[in-house]
Amino acid sequence: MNLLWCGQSVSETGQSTPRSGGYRPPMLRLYRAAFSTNVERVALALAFKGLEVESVEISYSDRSPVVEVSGQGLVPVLVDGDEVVADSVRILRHLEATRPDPPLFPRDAARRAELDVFLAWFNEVWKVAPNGIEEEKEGESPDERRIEELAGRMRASLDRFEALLDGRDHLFGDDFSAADCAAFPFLKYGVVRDPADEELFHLILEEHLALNDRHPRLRDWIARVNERPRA
Ligand SMILES: N[C@@H](CCC(=O)N[C@@H](CS)C(=O)NCC(=O)O)C(=O)O
Repeated sequence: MNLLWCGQSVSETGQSTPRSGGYRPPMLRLYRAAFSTNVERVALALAFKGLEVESVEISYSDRSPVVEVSGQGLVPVLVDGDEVVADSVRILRHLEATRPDPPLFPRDAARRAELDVFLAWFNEVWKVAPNGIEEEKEGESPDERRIEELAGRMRASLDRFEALLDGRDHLFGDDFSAADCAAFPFLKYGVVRDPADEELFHLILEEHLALNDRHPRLRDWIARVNERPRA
């Protein structure tokens, strides 16, 4: 795996200058790993909200810094003052609750519920296919029929994303939202992959999400979101 080992070292990029009256906003610290899709969700959200973080970059071969701080080994983990938040979507919700402007979630309750449904569908339904393929490929005797069935589901999902972008710039409307943060780090592999990123899961995304000429809006959206800053 291509992961940087930075152990517990922390690069200081956060707010360090005391504001008038000695007030310093709480420092955000993000535990991250190179090429992590779930970390990129949070990195997009932090930059969108204009927030800076200290980064602790871990290696998957030694997750002790993350385990120590959060009691579990997956990234991202955000430390916000006294609060430790694990799980990318929970972090997006935490950022929205504590720093609502600019918004990543609709203020209107019905639209917000629709976005919640999208996030649940993406994580709990859409991701089943690439996760299943990865599981097969990592097993001793991959079931090629199951792989092809799951790959077909991934390819078919591209039409749904294309339709979500009909007449609007982002998955949930004209504005960038948590839907874009959540989906982009996965869907981008249909167009772009850092050559240094050779994670099996990402190669699976690249292979089965490759865009064709039926998906011009999705291609434009990937290019558009890819230009956004990340924390
Ligand atoms: N549900 C979690 C999943 C986190 C997760 O799976 N993170 C991956 C990186 S994208 C990880 O830490 N993987 C370590 C491993 O699988 O060894 C979230 O959305 O943050």
